Formats: sequence, structure tokens, C-alpha cells
Amino acid sequence: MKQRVAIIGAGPCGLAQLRAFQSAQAKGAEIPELVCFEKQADWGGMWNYTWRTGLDEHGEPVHGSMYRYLWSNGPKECLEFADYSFDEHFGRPMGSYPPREVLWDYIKGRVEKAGVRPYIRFNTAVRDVRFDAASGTFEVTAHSYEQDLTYSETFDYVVVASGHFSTPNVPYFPGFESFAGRVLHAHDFRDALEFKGKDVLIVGGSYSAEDIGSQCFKYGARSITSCYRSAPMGYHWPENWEEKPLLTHVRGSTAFFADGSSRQVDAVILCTGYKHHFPFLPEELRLKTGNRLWPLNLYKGVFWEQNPRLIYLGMQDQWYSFNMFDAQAWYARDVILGRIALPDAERMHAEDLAWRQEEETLETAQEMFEFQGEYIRQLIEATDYPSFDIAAVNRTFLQWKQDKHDDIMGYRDKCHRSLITGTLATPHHTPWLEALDDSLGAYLADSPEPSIKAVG
Ligand code: FAD
Ligand code: NA7
Repeated sequence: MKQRVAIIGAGPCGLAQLRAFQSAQAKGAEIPELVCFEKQADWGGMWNYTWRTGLDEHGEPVHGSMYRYLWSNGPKECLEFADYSFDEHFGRPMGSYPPREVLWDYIKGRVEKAGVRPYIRFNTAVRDVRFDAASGTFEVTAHSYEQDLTYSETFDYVVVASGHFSTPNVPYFPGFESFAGRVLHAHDFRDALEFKGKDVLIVGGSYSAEDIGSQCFKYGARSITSCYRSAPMGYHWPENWEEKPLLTHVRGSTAFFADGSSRQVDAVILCTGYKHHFPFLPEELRLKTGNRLWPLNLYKGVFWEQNPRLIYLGMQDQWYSFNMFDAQAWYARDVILGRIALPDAERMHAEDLAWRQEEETLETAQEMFEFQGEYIRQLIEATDYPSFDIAAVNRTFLQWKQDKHDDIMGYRDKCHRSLITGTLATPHHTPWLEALDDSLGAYLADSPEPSIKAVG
């Protein structure tokens, strides 16, 4: 009987897995039966924007954490698919930091070309996964919203591609219950215009803090105060942005900080990260980790060591993103197809621990993306995923860090060279700080306001 593979989620990771199998099939391989369960109505995962917050139309937690006006926070040249370039998709060069809708279009382009949509059961949430040791198979229970039907099916492999930036980590600070304004987590942030003219407090010191604060600045917040637990972000912020040590408590609408200072704020946005959350997995199959470069118990960063027929994609903190998911998906595919044999549990764990030990020595950003780059290089070397110049991607990351340091509100105007096609990005027609319309149409237009031809 044909093997069956369940893929949970049709975001960039789940789609990478589908594309990996389709690519093998296109080269003549026989592939297993694939079923991809996606709880949303469309594909693209995080990149499929939703205006909803809280619960979705089915009463389920909203998956999306992306917000309006989000532009890529890293150069697109660092995430480019090695088998489907930006040139192939858009047919012309463009800026290095496209807005969300443009990247969503790119993600979709590859899988539309591959014709893998029929493998996906949309509006279907996976509720439960059980492993039956006797038969060596998984029972996956899913809920079809359209039919309001819960059913179970048997699979030989399960690929968890459900993402890990959806379940907010929401710390409590004394006084929140009587704070005079709005307290929200980054997961529920949607439109920076809500904070126009307001004094905003951002809690956190990582990507969400930096970008949501920048959004608020760009769309007219009166002031931004950001506060950190471990270390300041340390960029050259605009005049109305102040960085402080951590919030201690709030009283009324006054926020107090660890250095004894205080200030009036209208809203608090908790950019305090996310939890790896797998409510559909039983204890013995569930990955438990913080957001880090080397989560433990995953051989090759992918295979659940206690039961390697359970595969996790994209669970690492991400410098590399789409191309790392591809490298993982191709490797997982080749194990499933029997092209790569897994070592015994002891050897898998020893290798896993060696990566973790190395991860723990990393101090600088450069060391971190080089670590992740080396991991990806090793995965790619073992499969037929098109190889690309990882050292050059690392150099692009380094330039990006420098650009951010030089001008945190201007780094998105810089152009980088594709490591897949050699094409140099072209500057966008409008500097990022002035580009208020982030739609695909506005981005791909030749000028900020496309001229409307007079008729007749
Ligand atoms: P996701 O994109 O989260 O997709 C997971 C999919 O699984 C979703 O479609 C979800 O509906 C589905 N799913 C979840 N649970 C179930 C279930 N039980 N049953 C069925 N389906 C389920 N990366 C970059 O490279 N560049 C950026 O600029 C960037 N910006 C980001 C900004 C924000 C605010 C966030 C939150 C993330 C950003 N990322 C960025 C990282 C982003 O998460 C990855 O690019 C990518 O989306 C991860 O892909 P994924 O498939 O692992 O997860
Ligand atoms: P990250 O990168 O996981 O960062 C989480 C941040 O939240 C980090 O600065 C943490 O501080 C901070 N944090 C977590 N808990 C607390 C508490 N209790 N108090 C204060 N600060 C806290 O998540 P992001 O949301 O920024 O980014 C995730 C993805 O979304 C990323 O891929 C982006 O591209 C978009 P720490 O440094 O640990 O002290």
C-alpha cells in the first residue's frame, strides 16, 4: 500500500514540503499520498493576512500575527527560493524589502506553478495526533469546518508545519488591570494608524519591538518608549523614541521603569515573543522549546528523535527562513522516500547535542547566522535542492545588520544582489518611510502615483 504523509499547515514550511515531493515526482520518483491540513481558508500561513484578532470565524484562535504595512524585515535576497527566483516570478528587478503582499504573491507563485493545491484540505484544523506503536502509524484527527465534521485517518508520517509565532507570550506587569489605556500583544496589533498621535509603550527588545515601534513612528505616533529586559536594541532612534530598561509597573496611565523613571502612555504593546504551542500533540510527541537556534531533541533540526516518523519544520529561531524551510523539507522528503537512512537514536542524539553545544557558544549576530547557514549547507548537500552561495548570503546578512545600525528607518531603501540569479535589486520608487501604501499594486507600480491616462 502507498505510504501516507500528513502535513499540518500550508504556510511556507508546509508548502516547502509539498513542493519538495512534487519536484521529486516531476523527476520520475514515486511519491507517497500527501494530505496537507490547513485550518485557514487559504495558503501562505503568516503571510496570508487576516484583519481578525482573538478568535476566528470558527471560534478558533486566530493564527495570523502579521499587521498592515508590514514590509520584509530582512533582505529578500536572504530568503529567495533556490528553485524559484524573484526574477522568475516578477520578471523584473525590484527592491530588497518588499511588503507582505508582494512576498505572499511570490510564495504562492511557486506552489501554483507546482500544482500542489489539490493536496490541501483547507478550513480543516488538526485536533489530535496519536501514534500506534503496534502498527507504527499515526492516527490524525481533523475537523472540517465546512462540513462541521470531525474524522480520523491513518498516516505513516506526520509533518508538523504549524508555525511558532502565533501563540503570544503575555507577561503580566502590576497595574495592568487598571491601566487607563489599551494593553495588547504584538499578535493582536493590526494597524499602526490606531496609535497616531498617541504615546506608545513597547515592551520587548527584538524584531517585533523594533518593527512595531517603527510602524507606529512611521504612521504618526506622538512618542515611542521601548523597554527591554536583557539589552537595549541600541539603534539610532528618531527624536521621539526613547529606550528604557524594563517596565516595573503601571499606575493609571503612568508607566514606571527599572531605572526609577516614569512616563505617561496611552497604550502598551507587548512585543514579548511567542510560545511553541502544539495543542494537537500528545506529551510524548510534543516539542518543548523556547525561540532559539537549536531546539533540542530534533535530529537535523527536524526529526523527533523519540519517533523520527514525526517531523517538525521551521521550529528554529529564524535568520534564514524560506530557504531553510526548503532545505529541511527536501531532507525530510528524502528520508521518507528511503533515499537517506537515519542513524540509531543514540547517534542522532549525540549529533543533536553537538549542535546545541555549539549554539551555546554563539555570541554575535554574525556567529548566529553563520551557524544557521552551515546547518542549511549540510542539509542541502545531502539532497538535490539547488545549491546556492551560503557564504554570500551570510555577507548580505552582515551588510543588513550594518545598514540597520547606520539608519534604522532607512535600511529598507538599500539594495542587495540575488545569490540565485545575480540580479541587483533596484531602489523602490519611494523611500520606505514615506511609502504609506504597501499594496502589491502600489509597490509594483513604476511611480508613487501611477498616472491615470485620460480617456477620449
Ligand atoms: P506559518 O507561516 O505560521 O504557517 C503555519 C500554518 O499552519 C498556518 O497557515 C496555520 O493556519 C496552519 N495551522 C496551524 N495550526 C494548525 C492546525 N492545528 N491544523 C491545521 N493547520 C494549522 N520571516 C521572514 O523571512 N521575513 C519577514 O519579514 C518576517 N516577518 C515576520 C513578521 C511577523 C509579525 C511574524 C509573526 C513572522 C515573521 N516572519 C518573517 C517569520 C514567519 O513566521 C516565516 O516567514 C514563515 O511564515 C514561517 O512559516 P511556517 O510555515 O513555519 O509557519
Ligand atoms: P522574539 O524574537 O522571540 O523576542 C521576544 C522578545 O520579548 C525578547 O526581546 C524578549 O526579551 C522579550 N520578552 C519575553 N518575555 C519578556 C518579559 N516577560 N518581559 C520583558 N520582555 C520579554 O520575538 P519577536 O516577536 O520579537 O519576533 C518573532 C518573529 O516575529 C520574528 O521572526 C520576526 O521576524 C517577527 P529577552 O531578550 O529574552 O530578554
